[in-house]
Amino acid sequence: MSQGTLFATGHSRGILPRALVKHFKLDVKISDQEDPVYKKNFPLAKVPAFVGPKGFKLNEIIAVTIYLLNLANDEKLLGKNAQEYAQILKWLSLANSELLPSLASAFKPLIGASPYNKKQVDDNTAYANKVANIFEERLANYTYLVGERLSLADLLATTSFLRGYDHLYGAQWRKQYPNITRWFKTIIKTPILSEFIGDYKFREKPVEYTPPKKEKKQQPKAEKAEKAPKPAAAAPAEPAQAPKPKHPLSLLPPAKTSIDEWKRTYSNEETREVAIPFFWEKIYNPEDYSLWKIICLHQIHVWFHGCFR
Ligand SMILES: N[C@@H](CCC(=O)N[C@@H](CS)C(=O)NCC(=O)O)C(=O)O
Repeated sequence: MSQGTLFATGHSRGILPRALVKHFKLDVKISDQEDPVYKKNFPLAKVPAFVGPKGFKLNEIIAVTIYLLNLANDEKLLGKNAQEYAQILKWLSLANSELLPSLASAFKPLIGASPYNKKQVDDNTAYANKVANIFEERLANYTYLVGERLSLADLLATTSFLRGYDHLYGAQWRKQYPNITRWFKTIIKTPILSEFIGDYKFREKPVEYTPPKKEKKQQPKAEKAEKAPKPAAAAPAEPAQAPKPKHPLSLLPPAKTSIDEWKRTYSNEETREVAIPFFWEKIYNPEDYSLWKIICLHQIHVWFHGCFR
């Protein structure tokens, strides 16, 4: 009998649960947030989540990964005794509740996934580094976070640090945190994670904030034609070209926000957490765009386009 269904996508919290299912060859189906079973059971719409036989359901990454290890009958990754187990829980919580959220609040504005606010970026970068100091200190004297061998804490914390390396941790940061970096390189090569993040390319510099380009004001075409240099007096007179007919929408002023920016955010970022708030806060304004809801058979598509301004 199937052991259940895991709902985990490409988010950072999706990596480890999927890696555990794969590594331990669990009989667990992998699905995503579009699955009706997920929609029915998880009102917070967060991943990872898990549904097992007889109505068993679970969410929150720490609970889900511990449960997957139980399904795999693997006790090695959960420590040798109660103290080690408690230490593992401590590092899991520190990485998941302190490190990852502050990293996300620091890098998302830099990549345009949430509104930019310098103070927010600086404060969260500083806080993430403060949390990183605790890891750095431990890893200065030990290879792993708990005891002398790999545990769930190393695996999950590595996937949390991944977002830092993806966006913030350039060569300079890696020099300041040599022990975390040495440990990160070790853990991504372990059999459980290597297929998912083993071939990692480190970045040279942290990502820099680039303010969105202002769209060029559209000149009505007829106006451009007027400004074109006049032909030299001596040149033979050419028949005057009839101005191209104006497109009715070219009479409207350019939109203040860019639909392309929204499309990029929607494609690259977490939908509910980042893209949807970004749409309402930064993109949509009723003077420029109208929003259309088209109901087609059983699906609902929300469709909007500058054409309908
Ligand atoms: N407290 C939850 C947080 C889960 C969470 O925030 N997951 C993110 C992905 S890393 C998510 O599902 N965001 C909503 C979305 O992308 O739709 C946990 O620790 O598992």
